[in-house]
Amino acid sequence: MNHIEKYATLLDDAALNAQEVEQFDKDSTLSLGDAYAIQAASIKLRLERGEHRVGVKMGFTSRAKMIQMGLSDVIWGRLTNQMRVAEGGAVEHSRYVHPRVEPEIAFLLKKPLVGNISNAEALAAVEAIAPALEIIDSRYKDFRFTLPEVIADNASSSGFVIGDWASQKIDFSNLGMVLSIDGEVKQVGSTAALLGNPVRSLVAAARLAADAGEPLETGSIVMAGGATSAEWFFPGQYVSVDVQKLGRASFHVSA
Ligand code: OOG
Ligand code: MG
Repeated sequence: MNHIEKYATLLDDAALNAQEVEQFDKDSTLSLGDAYAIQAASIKLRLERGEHRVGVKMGFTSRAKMIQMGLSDVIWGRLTNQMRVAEGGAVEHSRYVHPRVEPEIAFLLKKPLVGNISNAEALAAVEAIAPALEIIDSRYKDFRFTLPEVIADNASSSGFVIGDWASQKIDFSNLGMVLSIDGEVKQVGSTAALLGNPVRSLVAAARLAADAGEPLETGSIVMAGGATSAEWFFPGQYVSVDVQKLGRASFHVSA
């Protein structure tokens, strides 16, 4: 087994068993290419178990997230059907190591988006937009990692909830977002926090996915990234995001 497969298996096992692992590249010696190769190999293990790809997630697209995690490069990860939680559904806390939640918006594509595209081309490919929550769960001890490590760990992806799809005709460039836990406001932000306009997150997703040889297809979901810092959540809680004009995405937390 080479080191790509070794780390892919380590991280996949950690996710499957909700078991944290030690950081293995504290000095950032892995190239970003190798880090993405580990991510791809770990996703392959999921696909071999019958999961299928449904889209991509973007990470570190807001300053709040960059500051919270101390990293400033935009990253991406792969989403599978198994990670999706039904709107208003239950999230089992014990299935994760130390999960956090972020307020996001999601895009649904009606056309493929490949390579270097303009904002206008990206917009023209959007079928619908929705309020969304991302559940991130770093597999690393203490939720601490270097850039290659978080990339290898599929950008901490572990779950996502998408509210009702809304018309792509709504101007989503600057919509207020409120993340609440048990009705208490925890984070307030705007979609404008995402690279100045979330459409740029979609443009970046199209480029990065195509560079990896896995261009965004019709029907793909793209999670644009957390607009604020992430929040911890715990069993018994109700987590929601309200996005101006788009509505709500939410989940309940069970043990
Ligand atoms: C990495 C994932 C970042 C986002 O929306 O910025 C991310 C992490 O913070 O664990 O999902
Ligand atoms: Mg996120």
